[in-house]
Amino acid sequence: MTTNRQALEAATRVFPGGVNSPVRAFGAVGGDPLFMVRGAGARVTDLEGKTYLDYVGSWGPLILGHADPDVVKAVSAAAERGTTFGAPTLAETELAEEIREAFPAMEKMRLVSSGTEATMSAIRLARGVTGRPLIVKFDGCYHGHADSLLVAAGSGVATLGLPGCPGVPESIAANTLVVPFNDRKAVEKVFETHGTKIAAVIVEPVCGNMGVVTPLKGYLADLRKLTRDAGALLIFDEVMTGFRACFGGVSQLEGVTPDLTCLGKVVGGGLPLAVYGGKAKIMAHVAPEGKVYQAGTLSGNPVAVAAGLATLRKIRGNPAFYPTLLKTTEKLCAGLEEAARKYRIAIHLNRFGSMFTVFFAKETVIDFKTAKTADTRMFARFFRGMLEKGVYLPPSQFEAAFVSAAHTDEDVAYTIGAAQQVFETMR
Ligand code: KE4
Repeated sequence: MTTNRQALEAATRVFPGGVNSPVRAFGAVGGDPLFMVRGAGARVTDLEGKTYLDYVGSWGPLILGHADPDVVKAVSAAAERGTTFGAPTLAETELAEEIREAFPAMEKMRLVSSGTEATMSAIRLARGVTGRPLIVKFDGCYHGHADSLLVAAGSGVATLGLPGCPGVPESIAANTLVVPFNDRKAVEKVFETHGTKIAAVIVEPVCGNMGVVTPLKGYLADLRKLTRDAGALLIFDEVMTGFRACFGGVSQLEGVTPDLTCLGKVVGGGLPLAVYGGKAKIMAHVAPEGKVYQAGTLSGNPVAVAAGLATLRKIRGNPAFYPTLLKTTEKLCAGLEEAARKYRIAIHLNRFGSMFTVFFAKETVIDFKTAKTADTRMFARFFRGMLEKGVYLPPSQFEAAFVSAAHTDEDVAYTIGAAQQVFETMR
């Protein structure tokens, strides 16, 4: 089996669409997904032997790049001691202490195996603590595929243009209220109408799943005040933004403290690990201390914990880590903007920390409505052109691209050069 096409044919015989997660299927950009065989630093190699500069980074976890030697060493050592016990280990406590350094508001937490589990558990906890049924989320935000959160979702749901999601009973969807991101009046109105029934607001404090969209000044503080006044919880879903811009998250940069935070991706160092946590008095409601049940066979898995610990310790131990990473990202973004200007291609490039999205939109993208004005055909042409030049971007206009510590100035220069050549063909 030497081609991606042959691999896809075999995969399609056993997996829906040949993939284990929809966004991998290249549905929005055409062509066959790449079947990867190796990652090293900022690069991935597919089974046809082609190597690409990787800005997908497994959709966010790989802030150190592929196969980071310290992470591989920690994972191998952990595996040799036994891959799972179904019993507590000291390393889980060490990881939680490391996370609390970055997110002090996470006084107590629970390790789980995916971002979906983290957000699903957080909203169950919010409903359990408040005794209220309603959840507020934002149009185009994606929090994983739990029933209550697959309403007006972003990421793959937006990419595939899926209206809603069959299988989510109306009775469940009805308990999720959806408002536009960055629209103060809309969220004020929903609290005026439903305030006493709202258990929580869950938000990507910087959105990544409609493409990158940052909050307007003061917006998050408004959400904090609204929820506090109404007795609802504020949940920051920082699965994607956590550790992407600093050794912490948007909560730290914006000075807004949520009641609960969800983390994933970077915190697991590329293995299946995610977290939800917050104020001790809220987490005290989680079983076995409290009555809100949540569990997991592989929660706090020692091998995943080792990957997460190695990653966070490597980042925290290097004072130059974020200044370098942010400088590399800004150099890349400025270069892409300059290349588009040179060939008069209308783009709006939104960025946060080491994540960014090139919107082929004529107007500034501040919410899902404006994100959807982007020309997805132009995006697909850009994606394919860059792929042909050996640059692997996320295969969707409604996703974020990720820079890692493994990306060098030469990689950035190459990427900008490739973009200039592709933009020239797109005039
Ligand atoms: P997972 O269940 O995929 O680990 O995490 C769900 C999730 C929760 N919250 C945020 C903010 C997220 O971005 C995600 C997952 N992100 C997508 C890509 N945007 C994962 C890629 C995929 O679905 O294959």
